[in-house]
Amino acid sequence: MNKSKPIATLDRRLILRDAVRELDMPSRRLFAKRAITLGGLSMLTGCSLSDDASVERFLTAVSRFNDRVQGWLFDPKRLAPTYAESMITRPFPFNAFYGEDEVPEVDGADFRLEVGGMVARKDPWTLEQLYALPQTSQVTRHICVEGWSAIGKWGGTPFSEFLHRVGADTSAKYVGFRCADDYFTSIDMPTALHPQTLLTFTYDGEKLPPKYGFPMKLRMPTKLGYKNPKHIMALYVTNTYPGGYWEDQGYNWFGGS
Ligand SMILES: Nc1nc2c(c(=O)[nH]1)N[C@H]1C(S)=C(S)[C@@H](COP(=O)(O)O)O[C@H]1N2
Ligand SMILES: [Mo]
Repeated sequence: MNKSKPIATLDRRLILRDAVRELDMPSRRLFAKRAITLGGLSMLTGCSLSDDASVERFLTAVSRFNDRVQGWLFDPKRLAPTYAESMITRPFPFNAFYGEDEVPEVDGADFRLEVGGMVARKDPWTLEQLYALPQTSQVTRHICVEGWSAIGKWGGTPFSEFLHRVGADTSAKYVGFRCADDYFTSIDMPTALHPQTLLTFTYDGEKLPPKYGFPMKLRMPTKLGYKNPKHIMALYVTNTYPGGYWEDQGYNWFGGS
């Protein structure tokens, strides 16, 4: 790190936005085949992402990225670290593109998850049906591109399980998400099928509170925070690049960066 210009005093969001732009361009073709994940990037930067200091070093290294990344190798089976429940960050931070007083209120009783695109079964899902899917939970670190990270516990169903139930064409390239607050994002199919990618309905053992994304959040510990959509209303499988709220403003689409 450049000692005369400590990173903490710089606008991290802008630095990272520039960095991910650079990241995105020279290697786009490579990324199209091999999605960047946090695990992969941590290998490249030599940071373990297991504690606050290493996440800090990682974000600094990512902010200095350039086309070095062309030599990148990504292992889609790599797992993100998991943590003991005693390490959960309390209170877990809230973040969105608006303040906490504007969190969307979704009525669970009326709610139906829309499923579309390249899937065999497009019937909408009630919350009761979703809660009846096999459930698991994991304690993982959420890393926001704005320069903070926090450990939380999310519970839900493996997203791969859900995709199989709806008869998704898993040879398709993308899964796109639309949210109750006009947020949207999309992920690559290998990440959708990653064993740690969960469609979550609980936070810390309780029904997902509105601020953390009721009725559901897609939780991917291998991706940066902004790739993890809250308040999911609709999802669809597609070969047409769907973009995303931040992605369309210049953030790296793979968001594992
Ligand atoms: N629907 C929706 N999902 C979203 C966002 C948002 O503004 N709207 N913000 C993203 C960002 S940048 C982060 S860091 C996390 C924050 O999740 P949290 O409030 O549970 O910490 O949600 C992500 N998913
Ligand atoms: Mo974020």
